[in-house]
Amino acid sequence: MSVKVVVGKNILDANEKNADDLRKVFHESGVRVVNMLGSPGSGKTSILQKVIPGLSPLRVAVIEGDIATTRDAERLSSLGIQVVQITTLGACHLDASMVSRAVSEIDLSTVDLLFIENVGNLVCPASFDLGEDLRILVLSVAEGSDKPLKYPAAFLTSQAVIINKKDLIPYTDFSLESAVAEIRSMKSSLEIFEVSCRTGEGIERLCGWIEDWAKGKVEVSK
Ligand SMILES: Nc1nc2c(ncn2[C@@H]2O[C@H](COP(=O)(O)OP(=O)(O)OP(=O)(O)O)[C@@H](O)[C@H]2O)c(=O)[nH]1
Ligand SMILES: [Mg+2]
Repeated sequence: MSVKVVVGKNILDANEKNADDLRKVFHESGVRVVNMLGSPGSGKTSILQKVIPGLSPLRVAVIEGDIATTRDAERLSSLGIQVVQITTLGACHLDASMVSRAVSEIDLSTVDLLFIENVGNLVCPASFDLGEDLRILVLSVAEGSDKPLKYPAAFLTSQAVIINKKDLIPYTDFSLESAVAEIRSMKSSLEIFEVSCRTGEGIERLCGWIEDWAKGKVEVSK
């Protein structure tokens, strides 16, 4: 039992060192980095498809993490931006060494803002720092409003939460009020955005906030 704990700690320590090295590279290149995580199908790629065109003054690139296929990378490359795919071949999260290899494929001097879409998973990605400046968690209403307290690490290590698929609320038992209250009770500084990629509701406010953050006009508390 103790051996397992030590091994796990070593993996996280090694990742932390790689993440710190990455963070230095990003800062020296003047690139702001967002790690997006959330359950499979919560809408991470859909949000990027909606938000990136609204960030037009900024030069955006994306690193796409998936267990298999290049489907999400193909969806995003139609936006005419640099997209690099990481195929984890089964691993349930990205780690900093994978991101490091992907970053070597990107000309950072041509990028202001880098999104990293993590593997769809509400558990493992929370433990792996990717050298990001901002972590955004996507929660879709179809997942249920009880999820924040059930998956605390994902929420507590993020600085913003996007509640997506608001258009589906009438067809679910999702309570926006209780989800927001639960998130606030866990970490009051979390910025919360309610959006629908289907109707476009909330996307403009989200774009404005990300742009302001990327330009250093908005501070987030870790
Ligand atoms: N009704 C509705 N459907 C949505 C919305 N956002 C995304 N979807 C749909 O939800 C499904 C999953 O969306 P994706 O963007 O692929 O989700 P994802 O989080 O990137 O999924 P993975 O990368 O597989 O983890 C797709 O069929 C989208 O069209 C929304 O706001 N409303
Ligand atoms: Mg996706």
